Amino acid sequence: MSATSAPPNPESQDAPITLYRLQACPFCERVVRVLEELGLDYHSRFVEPLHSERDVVKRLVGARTVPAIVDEETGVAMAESANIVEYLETTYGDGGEA
Ligand SMILES: N[C@@H](CCC(=O)N[C@@H](CS)C(=O)NCC(=O)O)C(=O)O
Repeated sequence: MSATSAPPNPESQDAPITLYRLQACPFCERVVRVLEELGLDYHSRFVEPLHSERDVVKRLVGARTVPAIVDEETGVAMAESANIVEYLETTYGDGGEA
């Protein structure tokens, strides 16, 4: 995790969190906002716009929708923006486990 004083780096190749996303996806932007609020570095991976070609996401989280995240720190991989937001806030927010 980064220090809270530095802005989060969305291009951090060695960050434990990878965010699979699409340009202009409002669900993805919601997750980005929370990552930024929590000051978490993450690695952005923009997926294929064509749903049927998102095998990498399907393999990781069992669904082809984005956003999806993989957190190597905790071994969690998940889709669904509301679940991701809840996970990030619970794990890395005030009073979180990490
Ligand atoms: N309920 C999902 C909706 C996500 C969603 O619809 N994402 C769009 C991109 S903005 C997507 O992946 N669409 C492809 C599809 O639905 O198959 C969430 O909140 O994460």
